[in-house]
Amino acid sequence: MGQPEDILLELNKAVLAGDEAGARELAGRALGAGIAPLAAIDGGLVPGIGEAGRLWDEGEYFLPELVAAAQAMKAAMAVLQPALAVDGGRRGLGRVVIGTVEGDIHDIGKTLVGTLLAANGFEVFDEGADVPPSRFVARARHVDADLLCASALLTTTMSRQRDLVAAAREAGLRAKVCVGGAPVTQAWADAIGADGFADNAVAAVALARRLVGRDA
Ligand code: B12
Repeated sequence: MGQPEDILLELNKAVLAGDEAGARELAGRALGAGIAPLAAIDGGLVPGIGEAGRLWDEGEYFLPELVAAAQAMKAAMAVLQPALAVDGGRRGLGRVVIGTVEGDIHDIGKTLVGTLLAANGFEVFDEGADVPPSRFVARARHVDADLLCASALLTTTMSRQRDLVAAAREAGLRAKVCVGGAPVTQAWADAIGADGFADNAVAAVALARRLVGRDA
């Protein structure tokens, strides 16, 4: 095994199997084989965690298997993320406060978006997961943020994005509010008055650049 496509397939399988050590080792091997970190994430890790979610949905996986898959994905991400950031350099595009909304502990996608934003010249303040609107607002005010980015993975926590938009407006923040996460759509973003939506991390960077007036 050494072909890029084999490594991606093995990465996919390691995440699905919840094999943390294997996923970490394969992530290193992917970089060694010259696979771009984003290609390893999109081509190996994301399909693996997506399949784990599907199996959970169908009752074939239970929570422990899903947790193990998420841990394997995070272990591999920890190897890949520093390589993503290598291209960074510039830091002048704007300040971004990012977090997962209150009541929601999913942080893999949010972290990926934050990492790519940082790698592309934004200064990123990652508040973690389960972040109440008041904390987003306080942090944005403190750092004079250009953008507030809120992730939600549960249909039950999406409404906190609406609360965040309202809280940001009420506080008179100049920061624009972006929303994302698996159940979030452009229609939802429009309905809650958010300034932007993107359905993946690469698109999130393009969105952020547009919102700060720095289109490529
Ligand atoms: C991994 C996972 C977990 C892990 C999370 C680990 C972690 N630290 O994040 C664990 C096992 C802990 C977990 C727990 C739960 N989970 Co879960 N989980 C998932 C799973 C399989 C993958 C999520 C993921 O990481 N995807 C990979 C990342 C890269 O993708 P992403 O998050 O979508 O992010 C991308 C884009 O959306 C976008 N993006 C994301 N955020 C943002 C923000 C902005 C501003 C922008 C612009 C873009 C953007 O860019 C990202 C990168 O490309 C999903 C299924 C799925 N297919 O989504 C279920 C899923 C989200 N979980 C689900 C559920 C129900 C739960 C639990 C309630 C289960 C339970 N009974 O306890 C708990 C939640 C507890 C809580 N209060 O939060 C359901 C939600 C159903 C619903 N409609 O609400 C899903 C959809 C599974 C399913 N098919 O039913 N989960």
